[in-house]
Amino acid sequence: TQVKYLRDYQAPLFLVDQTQLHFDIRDGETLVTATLELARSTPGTQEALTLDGDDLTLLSLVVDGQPWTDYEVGEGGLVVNGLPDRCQLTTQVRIHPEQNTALEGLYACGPYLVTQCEATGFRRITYFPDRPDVLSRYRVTIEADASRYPTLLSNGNCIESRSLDGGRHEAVWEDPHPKPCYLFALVAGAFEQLTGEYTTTSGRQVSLELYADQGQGQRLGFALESLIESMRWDEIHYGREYDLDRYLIVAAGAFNMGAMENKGLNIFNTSCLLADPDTATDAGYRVVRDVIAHEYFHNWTGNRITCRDWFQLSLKEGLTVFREQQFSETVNDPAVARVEQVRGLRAFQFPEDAGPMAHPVRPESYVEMNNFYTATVYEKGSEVIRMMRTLVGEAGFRRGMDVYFDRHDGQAVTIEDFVAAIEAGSGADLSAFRIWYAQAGTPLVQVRDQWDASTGTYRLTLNQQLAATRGQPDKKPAPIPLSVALFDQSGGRVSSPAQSELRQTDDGVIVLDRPNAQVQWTGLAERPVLSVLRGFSAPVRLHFEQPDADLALLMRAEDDAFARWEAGQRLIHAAFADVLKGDDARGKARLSAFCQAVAATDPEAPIVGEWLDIPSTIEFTDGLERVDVDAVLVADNVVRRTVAEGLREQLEAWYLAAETERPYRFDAQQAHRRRRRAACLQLMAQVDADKAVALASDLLATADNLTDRMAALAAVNDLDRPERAQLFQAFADRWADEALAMDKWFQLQAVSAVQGLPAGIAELAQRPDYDRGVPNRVRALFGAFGQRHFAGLHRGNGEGYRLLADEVLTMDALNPQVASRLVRPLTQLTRIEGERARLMRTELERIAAKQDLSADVREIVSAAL
Ligand code: HT7
Ligand code: ZN
Repeated sequence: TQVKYLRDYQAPLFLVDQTQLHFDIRDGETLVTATLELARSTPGTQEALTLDGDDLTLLSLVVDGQPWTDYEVGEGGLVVNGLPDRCQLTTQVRIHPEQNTALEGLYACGPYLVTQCEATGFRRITYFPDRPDVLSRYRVTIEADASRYPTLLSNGNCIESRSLDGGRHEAVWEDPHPKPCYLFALVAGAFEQLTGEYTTTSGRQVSLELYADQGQGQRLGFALESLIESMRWDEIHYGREYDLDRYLIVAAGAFNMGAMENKGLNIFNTSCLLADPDTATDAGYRVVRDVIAHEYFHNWTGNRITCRDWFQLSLKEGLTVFREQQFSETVNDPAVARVEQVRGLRAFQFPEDAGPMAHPVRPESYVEMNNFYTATVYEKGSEVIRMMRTLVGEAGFRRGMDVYFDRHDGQAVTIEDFVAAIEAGSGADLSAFRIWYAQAGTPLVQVRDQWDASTGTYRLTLNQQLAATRGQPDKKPAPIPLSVALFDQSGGRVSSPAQSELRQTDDGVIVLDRPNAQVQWTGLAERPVLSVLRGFSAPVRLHFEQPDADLALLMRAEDDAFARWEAGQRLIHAAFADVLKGDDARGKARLSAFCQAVAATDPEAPIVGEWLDIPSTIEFTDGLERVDVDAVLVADNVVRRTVAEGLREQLEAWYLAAETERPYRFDAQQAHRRRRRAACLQLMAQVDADKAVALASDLLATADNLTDRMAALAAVNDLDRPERAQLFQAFADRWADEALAMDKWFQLQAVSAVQGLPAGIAELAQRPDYDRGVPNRVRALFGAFGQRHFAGLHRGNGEGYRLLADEVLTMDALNPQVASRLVRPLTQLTRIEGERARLMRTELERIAAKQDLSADVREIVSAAL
């Protein structure tokens, strides 16, 4: 296995001005002819041309019309010697999309052919310099059977299509924008289509075309609306317009990730594109809207301006997630949006940053690039940009973005170029800030406070620390923006200014840029209540011992909705920690403060649904240095039951009052109500199982949407009663033919205390509808089991680890990208106490011992061992 290092970057020796591709799609094989217009970047030099290639059979090689013999085909590529400074090189290769189970390159997805080229899938299609800094103009001809593949799509504009002999036809596509090969796409198949229109501010008429399986066309409407909303949003907020006459999106049932931003031809996982009330939950609708926006925003942040090399992935991904989050904050309730972002970060990125695969937002090395499409590169990358915006101010940030677009349009650039553009536009100095891109790990911010009644002085002592990570033993302090506010004892804002040696921005943000510092307020009439890390102003862990009453006051009085929610979380987490160390009484007192504050809130407020959704076991374990699984499970249970007891009186009333109007609509008000209903039912199952079962049965029978049906199943999911099996069976009988609805069903079963144990999971994997060719199904069962079923995975006898490892091994031979994501829960072994850690290691060693294990899985497993 070969490790690639950022420090080894070298500019390409050859550029490709033009690329012509000809696809001859046949039964069982495809012939790809590629003609590259090559130019040496330094004329007069002699180096050989190296083209990447993987799993290709070379049929011919021609240079300027003459057969060329001075070349070698080796592991991973084609080396061509003796080429002139400029020439036209043509290769023909044979590939077998129907046998491609890795779903990278050109592959069969049911009856269609589709491509996935990012990061390095293009080399499975043809010989090419498969790196993002080689930009080329593409002209693509696709030839195929006309009845089997009536629709032939690629990037850009269709400039010609015609019938050929023998029932075949062809289409010619030309993309006027130079692009890296990872943005190339091709689709061939028979689809149902939904079209729309969009006119840009400057008057370009854009045809919007969405394609899905036959019979699925009516599920494309929400995606089309979302696309139009996103296009308008980018014009209003960033002044960015679309730049082609057509925008195509195709739904693929077998897809390794969520979606792909190929220029002018996005390809989406069906789960991120199709939405109707029976197959998408409210959360699913939100995913569709967010992913549509994300892929659309890539047109400027990713496509027009792309990455110089894959170490710069966060240049496009962190920035595009940030833009997607801003969009989501304008179209959803902003408070709920921010709470969800932070929950996601804590559930996935924080553990990653604390585990063996911890890496900086800009990694310094990798073996398999696919392993670095991570929560760190995406979500922490977005947080880093958010902090930059906080530091330079909103207007400065926007000017910086304008500089970025002006300076770098049409280029492949680095994160350094991005930061320099923000500096140029805002006038700020971000030299110290850059460390956020280079250091792995989650900083810990400790706050201690002191009240001096005699002088009316409130003083904070702040401290930051960052633990060593692999390859980074010594860490430096980073500038951490801390948004703070003081409240008086009746909940009003205290307006006196903070005094500190630290820099402060205009909007009450203190920048902690050193290991230790002090902040104080003077002349106060009474002890204030501090709120810190408002809006989650930095991706850090916070340690601050605060009285229960203060947190309860913030739950009531904070006007920053995130901080308000967070005050409740801090009570619950502190209670969990108390119970974990045996102090149940203290924990219960905190939970009682929490319940009282929740009960005193208007149940129609969206935050109530968020509070009632008690942290998962995995969220509870975040930040624990050592995890004693059995103790964690006991404490988790105590917290859940205590909250349910404490709110017993409210639960049923709130459940009944949250009934939504019919028919189902995906809108904020209905969605909040359904969320509250689901949470109430879930808690009710803890303390009054009979009532919960009765309500759930009724809900399942009468609901007109998947969100409520899932709420019903989730409520009975952990109850070992015959009704549980009956309700799950009833759902499966009705929705057996709906893959997306059944994925949700598999997901719930995977986390069930009854069915989601190793024997039950193995039974589900035997079902005829468990299909390893469809990553959604594998993720629904084993992804959910590994990532979200803490008690199931960590069975004391190790059978959960064994089951997961078996599936990793099976999937590795078929689809290494999926396998290398499934294996990750096993790598958290260093935090797990006792015999379990040894059992986890045994499974990792068994995986590592597999002959021809993929580089994808090997990289992850080796980091853990
Ligand atoms: N840029 C894309 C990342 C990606 C991907 C997508 C689908 C299948 C395989 C993939 N490998 C990398 C998705 C995005 O961030 O928008
Ligand atoms: Zn992206």
